[in-house]
Amino acid sequence: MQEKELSDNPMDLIKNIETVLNDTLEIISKCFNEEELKTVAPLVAGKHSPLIALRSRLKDIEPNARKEVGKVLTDALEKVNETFHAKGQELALLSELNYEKVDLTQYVASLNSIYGNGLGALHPVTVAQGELEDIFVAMGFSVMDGPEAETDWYNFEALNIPKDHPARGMWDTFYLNTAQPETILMRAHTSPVQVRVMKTYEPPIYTVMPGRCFRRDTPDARHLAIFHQIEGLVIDKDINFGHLAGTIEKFTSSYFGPNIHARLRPAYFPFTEPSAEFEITCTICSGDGCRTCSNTGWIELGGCGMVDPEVFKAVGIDSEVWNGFAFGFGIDRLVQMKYSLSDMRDLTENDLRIMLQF
Ligand code: FA5
Repeated sequence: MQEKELSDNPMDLIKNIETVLNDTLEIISKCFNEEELKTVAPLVAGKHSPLIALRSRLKDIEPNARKEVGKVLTDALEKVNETFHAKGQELALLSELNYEKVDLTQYVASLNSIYGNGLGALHPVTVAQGELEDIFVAMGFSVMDGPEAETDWYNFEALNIPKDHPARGMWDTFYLNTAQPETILMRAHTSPVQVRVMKTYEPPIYTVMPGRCFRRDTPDARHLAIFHQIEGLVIDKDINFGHLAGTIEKFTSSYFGPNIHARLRPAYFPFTEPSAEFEITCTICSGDGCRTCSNTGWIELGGCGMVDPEVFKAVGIDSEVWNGFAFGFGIDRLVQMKYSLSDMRDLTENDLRIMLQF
């Protein structure tokens, strides 16, 4: 900044103050980091500040005008001071943000150098969910969903599992500590969504309901605490077990291909009667028996059955007119078997050596 020629004329001095003020503000505004701002600090205060230097000229102007010019100078000094401090705060915030900034392009570049292709992709369970939805939509089903935090009524009671029913032990459940009068829990299966659908829509109903489920299961080779199911529900007239078996046969062969070896075994669920479990030959050991299938040679993929009249009663559907079937399959289990993963936990650990194979 150049030294200005000073004069004893008050108007000239005021003009001079304004010019120096504007120059100083411009210099402050051009600082891009705290270091640069530090180097311009002498402009704001101290004997090298050109504005403070102008103070010595006050004594050379006539006393009547001195007060007015003095005020212009004081205001200019205040303005510089304020601008300097505001700029300091702005640059401090910027440097904090820069410090916390994560450069994802560098991360992707380093993945590229290690794995060849660091581009993101959908998780295999998400892909499987999409594929299953497509299969069912092609069969004439709609796709619906429901809340992950549920009431006890939807997760259990409406499904013919009253409090203290021993079958509650089949679903080791996470309960939420809320101030609600109703018991709220993380749904242990997707079956509460079929209750919501039946309460909301008039039959006939052909729908699937995929989503996350939560259980206090210790993770092991074929269990996770957070996993995915796809629920199916058909309500119409004159539906029989053959329709259920045919539907399961169709969707499993569409998902796995025609060579899958499968069986239905009698089972118990409080909300279906009769009930069955659907199993396929373990794809890890081809049925010989291994750690994943607990040496049985079979892996259970899901449960199913004809909707129990008690459930129809809970949702207000006339079981004299309508009947139907329901099923619930583990999507993570389907993926595990399709890709012969000996341990389901591989799906959650995000190990890129595994994920990049999908
Ligand atoms: C049920 O959850 C029933 N709601 C299924 C059903 C629906 C029956 C409609 C009848 C009518 P189950 O607890 O067996 O059933 O679970 C069904 C499937 O979910 C299992 O076969 C398995 O594939 C998957 N699954 C269950 N628990 C886990 C877990 N902890 N981790 C991963 N997958 C699981």
